[in-house]
Amino acid sequence: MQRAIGEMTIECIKGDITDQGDIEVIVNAANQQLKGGGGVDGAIHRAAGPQLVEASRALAPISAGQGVITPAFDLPNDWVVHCAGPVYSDDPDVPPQLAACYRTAIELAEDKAAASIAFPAISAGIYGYPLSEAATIAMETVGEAARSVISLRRARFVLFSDEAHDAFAEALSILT
Ligand code: AR6
Repeated sequence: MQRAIGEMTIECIKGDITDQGDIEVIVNAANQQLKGGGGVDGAIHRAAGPQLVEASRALAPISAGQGVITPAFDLPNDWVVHCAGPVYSDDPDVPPQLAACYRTAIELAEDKAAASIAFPAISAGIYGYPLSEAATIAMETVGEAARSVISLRRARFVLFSDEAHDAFAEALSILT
């Protein structure tokens, strides 16, 4: 599933974010201490090697919604943006924090003049965000940013399950 929006192609695939060799910047769903963890964070750290935890911890802590960028070390990409997604709750700050992760990742990728970025479903695993709500916020934020990007031309959502893929593809299909 893909759509051209503004200057960008936005696409959804089912797959593993550590296996996106044609993408310059990948985004990690990290924690505020940037110390590694489970889920996609664990997979990214395993694939990048031990230098990644040293590089990211040097930039910690960050708040929910913030992000930092490091080299990608042994990954087949140039950069990793580490975003701390919010833990899901009914706190009204939570949706803007999730949106801020996607906006920050795009800004950091553009600072490196990158043409391509890949996102996982931030906060939709261990942090408990319901998939359809997480997908709507992700797509609306990236879709809005697509209209004013400078270097980025491709944003790929890499979803780990059929359920996540279907939720993100649905949100992409109804983006206006
Ligand atoms: N590629 C793409 N997506 C993946 C992969 C992968 N290799 N592995 C898992 N996912 P989660 P969060 C999906 O829990 O909810 C960590 O411990 C997964 O199925 O990784 O933001 C951090 O250190 C789900 O759809 O991130 C934090 O403490 C999505 O990625 C905490 O978890 C996000 O799930 C962050 O929790």
